[in-house]
Order: sequence, then C-alpha cells, then structure tokens
Amino acid sequence: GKTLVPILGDQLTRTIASLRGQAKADTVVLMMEVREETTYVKHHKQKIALILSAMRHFAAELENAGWQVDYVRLTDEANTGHFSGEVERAVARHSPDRVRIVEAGEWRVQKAIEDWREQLGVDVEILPDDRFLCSLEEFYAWAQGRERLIMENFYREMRRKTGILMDGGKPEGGQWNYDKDNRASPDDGMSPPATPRFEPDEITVEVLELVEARFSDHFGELERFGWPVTSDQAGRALDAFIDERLACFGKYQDAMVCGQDDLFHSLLSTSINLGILDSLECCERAEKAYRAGKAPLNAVEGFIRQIIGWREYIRGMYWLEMPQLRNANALNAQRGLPEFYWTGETDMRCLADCVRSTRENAHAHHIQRLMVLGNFALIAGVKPQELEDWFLVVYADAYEWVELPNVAAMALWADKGRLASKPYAASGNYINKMSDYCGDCRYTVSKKTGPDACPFNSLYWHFMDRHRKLFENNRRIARVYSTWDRMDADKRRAYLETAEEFLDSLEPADKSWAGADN
Ligand code: FAD
Ligand code: DLZ
Ligand code: SF4
Repeated sequence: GKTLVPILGDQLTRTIASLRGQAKADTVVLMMEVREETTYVKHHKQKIALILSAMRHFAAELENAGWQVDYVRLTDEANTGHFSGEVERAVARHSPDRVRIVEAGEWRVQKAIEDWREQLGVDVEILPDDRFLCSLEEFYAWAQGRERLIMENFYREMRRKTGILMDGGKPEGGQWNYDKDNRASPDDGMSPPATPRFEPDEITVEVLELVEARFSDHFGELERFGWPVTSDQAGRALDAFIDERLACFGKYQDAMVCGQDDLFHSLLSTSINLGILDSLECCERAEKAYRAGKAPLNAVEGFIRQIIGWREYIRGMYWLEMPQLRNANALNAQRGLPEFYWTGETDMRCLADCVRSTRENAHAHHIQRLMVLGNFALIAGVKPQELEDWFLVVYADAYEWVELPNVAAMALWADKGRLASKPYAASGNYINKMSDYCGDCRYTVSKKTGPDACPFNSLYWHFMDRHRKLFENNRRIARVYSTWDRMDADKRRAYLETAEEFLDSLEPADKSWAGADN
C-alpha cells in the first residue's frame, strides 16, 4: 500500500527515520508551507526565508533522487494554513494506507500530530527523532531518581556513549572539561576570518521576495541573508569553521566585540537545527582536527560539549519539563519587555549592539544572548513569557525545544534552578571584562549609583536584594549577601534608588511586535 510521509520544516535530513526503509514507488513525501507556522509568533524575516528556502531546496533534492514529493506552497489557493488541515487534504488526494512521520521538535506541533490518529482515519506511525544522539527514553532514564540534573554529568555519559574525545575509558587529556581556558577577554584589533555567506540563488531570491511581500511587518532585515540553505552549503560552512575558526573557538568563546558579530563561533546552529547538517559529524570533524594537531584540546572539547552536551541536554530538559515550562516564573517577574529589545534604541551600548546584530543577522552569539540580553531581563525582572516570545521570534535558529529551556531555565531561572544551580546575574563589571562595549558607552561602568552609572550595576543589587529570601541560603550566592550587608546603609539605599529610577524609565514594548496571543 501507499505511505504518506509528511516532512516538517526542521526535518530536512535525507536519512530521516520516516524515509528509511521506504520504497520510493510506494511513498508520497508531503511538505507544507503553512501560515500558522509562519505567524504563531511573528518570526524574524530571515528565519522564515531560511526555513522556506531550505524546504524548497530539500524538496528539489528529494525529487532529483527519485522521490515523489507533494509540496504545498504558502500561496496555494486551497492551503488551509496549518499542518493538520494539509495532511487531511493530502490523505484525500493520495488515499494512503498509512501516514508515517518523525515526532515533532516542538510540543505544540507534536500534540497536533497525536490527534491525527483520530482525525484522519488511517494508521499514523510516529517515529522517534533519532537525529538526536540521546533518545528521550534514555534521557528520562538518566533524569529519573536524580535530585539534580547537572549538565556536566549528562555530558560525561554522552562522551562515554559516543566515544568522542575519549582515550580508552578516560577523557582525552585527563580532564572532561577545559572551560577555565575558555574565558579570555577579546584582544585589541582581533580580526577573525569572515564566516562564509551563501549568495541567494533563484529559489532563495523568490522566497526573499515572498517574505518581503507577505511578512513586511515582521521584525528584522533581509539584506544580509547568507545562511546555508542546502546540506552542501552547510558542509562547506562546517569545513570553513573547522579550518579557520575552530582553533580560537575555545579561548574567545565568551568574548564580545562591538560590530564583530560572529567572532570565532561556528554559526552552524541554523543548519544543525534544520537537519541539513549532522551534529555528530560536526563533533567528529572537530575531533579529527584535534588529533591532526590543527586545533587545541580546549577549543575542540568546548565545541563538542556545546553539541553533545548542551544541545542534547537542553532537548531532553524541554520534553521533561513541558508543558509547565512555558508558564514557569519562579521569580514572579512581571515587567513588560522593554521596547528597545525591538528597536535597539537604548543608550546601553552592549544591548544596542546585540539588538542590532539580531536585527541584521537573525543571530547573536551565546554570551550576547545569555549575559547581555538574558542577564538584563533577569535582573530587570522581565516576564518570562515576553522574553521567550522575543527569543523565539528573533533568531534564525530558534525552535521552542531549544529556545525555551535556554531562556526560561538558563537565562531567567524561571524553573527555580532545575537547570542552572544559580542565576546568571551579573553587573557591568562582567560585560566590561568580556567585551569592548563599555569604553564608548554613555554610561560609566565603574560608576555604581546616580544617573551616569551603568544600569547593570544597580539592577544587579536590586535583583539580589529583592530575591534575598530565595537566594541567601544558596551556598553559591551567600557571599553576595555578606558583601551587601557590609555596605553602609546610604550606599545600599542609593543603589536601590538608582535602580528604581532606571526601571521607571523603561518603556514597555508594543505587543504587536511578537504577535503572540498571550
Ligand atoms: P557555537 O558557539 O559555534 O556553538 C556550537 C553549537 O553548539 C551550536 O551551533 C549549537 O548547536 C550548540 N549549542 C551551544 N550552546 C547551546 C545551548 N545552550 N543550547 C543548545 N545548543 C547549544 N540555540 C539555538 O539553536 N536556538 C535557540 O533558539 C537558542 N536560544 C538561546 C537563548 C538563550 C537565552 C541562550 C543563552 C542560548 C540560546 N541558544 C539557542 C544557544 C546558543 O546561544 C546558540 O546555539 C548559538 O549561539 C548558536 O550559534 P553558533 O552556531 O555559532 O554556536
Ligand atoms: C518555523 C517554521 C516556519 C516559519 N514555517 C514552516 C512551514 O511553513 N512549514 C513547516 O513545515 N515548518 C515551518 N516552520 C518550522 C516548524 O515550526 C517546525 O517544523 C516545527 O516547529 C517542528 O516542531
Ligand atoms: Fe553595557 Fe554598562 Fe558597559 Fe554600557 S557601561 S556597555 S550599559 S555594561
């Protein structure tokens, strides 16, 4: 009999489980551009363009390889606008005996797929997404009975399981983690090699025009679009990273330089998340570079940890904590997202630069996301759901499974420390140490209080003071409170007043930017 194989926009992998073992003659692949996915939040223009272009390229590749592909375009007259409606129409068109699909990356979509069984009246087979190295069953088994779900412990198990960077039963070099070597400040005049950009071809140009026409009110610019949209291009992006940037990746992993948007980062997350680049291959290539003496261990281990450690752990945590995670707000933060997250209009130079890069590139690197954009929202007390919607909108690599744990749990501590044992709160001093932002800022990073003081300084203490009950018994934070208590009362009052005045000056954003209905 015939099988209908729907392939979702982030399942663009030739070896995807739903195609494996299928005979081409008995299979119809269904790909769907649907309004709901493009607007459930008002994604950055580049993000929509990337996904639609990669989908169209992938469909063409499958067809060239002899698969029958039924491709629904956003502009098709009869398009119902959502996955379930499109699968239902395709079942009517093709009368398959069964539908076979790989589980969705996102909870929202997975729930819809689970309803297909009832809705379609044909067999629906839902397969695990084995592009992840750790299955959900394995992750749940690891998590069960553990009081603390520490990433580092998970990561060690993944190293053992994959054999990556192992020396027999021991970690290569004798240590599991070389993070202490990965915190260098940026050097003056540092000039990392440019990340490859891929000129839009005919397919991409058509998609860019569609996005400009249909989604002109969405955040972000399209001019710089240069993302890999095929597995071939993603492979070339990986080659360039391994050859040119990996060696310095570790050392400058946490550095930030105004106007230098990529530094030594890989920019591979969009490709890995879409499925056009294999995560294990990235790690194997990095390990090979290390074994060939082309990149130091701290760089290679750091890169591999982000992928087989953090990425896999984040995905496991998402499924473990959903659906509650979407409503988590352990710190009861209620402030609206400030308008400058969308406009970039703020005198805080660090934030203005991160928002600019986000708008121009649909990208910002990890430390910008965590220690500037995330940290500010944390210490200013921004409502998690508003920051989550922002992060889901603005990054080309954002899918809820990876965005939500990073924002809610890692950046905002909204899960009460299930993921991060202590909140990533920091004052201006940290940003100054890791970047060149502060020198030309209208605020003075060394000033603690008053109108010219770096806002991160007073907000930091305001945050610590207002959450004292929750944090003073945390061994990793207690020290902060002894410092606070040693300050004289006037100083403490000045900190709190400076913070209050600053917070009062923040304009909340117009809700129409995100377009979400919560
Ligand atoms: P590199 O620095 O080169 O790292 C290599 C790879 O490691 C990345 O491509 C990515 O696949 C993986 N990785 C690194 N850190 C993480 C992490 N914390 N979680 C999962 N994977 C990781 N990543 C996304 O893919 N989508 C998101 O929506 C997203 N939202 C984030 C929100 C916040 C608040 C924070 C702090 C982090 C977020 N990240 C997200 C993780 C990380 O910032 C990006 O993966 C990274 O910046 C992508 O750029 P890169 O490919 O150059 O990464
Ligand atoms: C993000 C996104 C967008 C913008 N558009 C589509 C689309 O038109 N068709 C599609 O299949 N997928 C799209 N996606 C990605 C989906 O949201 C993604 O496949 C799910 O989040 C997986 O759970
Ligand atoms: Fe950011 Fe403060 Fe530095 Fe200005 S002084 S760039 S606000 S950390």
